[in-house]
Amino acid sequence: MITHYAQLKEVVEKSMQKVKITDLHTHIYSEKFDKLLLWGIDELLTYHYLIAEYFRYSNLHYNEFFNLPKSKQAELIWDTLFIKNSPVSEAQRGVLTILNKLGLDVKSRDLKGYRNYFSNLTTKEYINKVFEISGVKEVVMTNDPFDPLEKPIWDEGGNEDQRFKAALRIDSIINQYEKSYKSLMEWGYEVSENLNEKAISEIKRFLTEWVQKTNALYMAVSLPPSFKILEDSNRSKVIEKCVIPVCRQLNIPFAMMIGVKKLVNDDLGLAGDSVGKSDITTIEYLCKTYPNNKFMITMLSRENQHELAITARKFRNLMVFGCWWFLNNPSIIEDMTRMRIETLGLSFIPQHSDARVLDQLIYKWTHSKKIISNVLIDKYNDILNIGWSMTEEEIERDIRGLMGNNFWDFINK
Ligand code: FIX
Ligand code: ZN
Repeated sequence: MITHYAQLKEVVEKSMQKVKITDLHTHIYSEKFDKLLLWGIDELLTYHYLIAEYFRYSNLHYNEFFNLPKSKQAELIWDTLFIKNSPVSEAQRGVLTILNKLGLDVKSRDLKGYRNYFSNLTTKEYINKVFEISGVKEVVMTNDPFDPLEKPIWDEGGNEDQRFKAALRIDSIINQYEKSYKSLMEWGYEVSENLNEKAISEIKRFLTEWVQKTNALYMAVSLPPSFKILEDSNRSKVIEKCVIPVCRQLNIPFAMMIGVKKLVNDDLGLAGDSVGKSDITTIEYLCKTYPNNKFMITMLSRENQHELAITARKFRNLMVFGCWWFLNNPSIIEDMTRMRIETLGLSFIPQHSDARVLDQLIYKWTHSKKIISNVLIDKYNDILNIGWSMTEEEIERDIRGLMGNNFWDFINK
């Protein structure tokens, strides 16, 4: 039995080190998806988080930068964020963590040498290496049938690598139906601009067919801070009349990622999105009105986190997940994880990586595992100090839950 701190710390850190992680939301792809799978130092350096940070120092015109070849963009970012300034931001530190974990010498600051390392690896070798180093067992992709690069791959058979699971991403139908309905028509669905009964049933057929085609574990969408259901909009109709009934029928969760202000600075492209506080009453309405549906929710504003955790106390069909995007910083991850454990015990999913570049699994999980471990040690120690005791297996069980089983139990509920 574990009864004191030193033992506790050792067991928690060992358990976190060996747990096999399910990363429930990423933007990475298996090898079959070819150019959609990004990896290597130049992709790491041109990650949109680092592009935003680069422009903090640069007077270069946005287009001048974006018209450069990726290797030149990477060199500008390396020189500005790593050489001319110390790389202390979370995304900057992440690049160093990856290089270090790969066994490369970050002291050398030798970008040419790093490039040489990656040029000697095949995609297959590198996927295996990254999964091994990061401790990730499987990832869930973001699969968008409206992506012209992705759809043909699914039409020709799709994913074969079981480490990569699918999630059906339906922003185009939910947020831009007035545009996306034309693609649905081209693909043989009898929809129309007007969301009439026929269109509703054809959208449901499309969603059902694509969940089955991709074997999607859940449907997902990113939503603005202004997201409401009780309004007369295409968005609310598609969600209530199509998405929720199909998710119920297939017994899969609907994942809503809420609080993105798209393209606040559109000159920055992907890096131009920002954040806004959202209205929690919409989540209360959906969880209450659809008790037999499962909702996975992450919110982008720090100000929404406490009320989201409280809402999860009210609705067992709500699974809170991740420290998303602008929240994926050590100080905020620690604050959110402490608050969530104090509010929800172990009944939540503390993190996902949102990795856009394969290598990022290494840094995002190395950094988060340390923080989650430290919070758990504190919380377990609080109960040890009252005379509670635990076995190593109980701690391993709890950590397996947080790092994967809570997700799978919710999927299979
Ligand atoms: O909507 C999303 O899935 C967001 O995570 C992305 O749009 C965002 O660019 C991102 O990668 C954040 O980490
Ligand atoms: Zn994402």
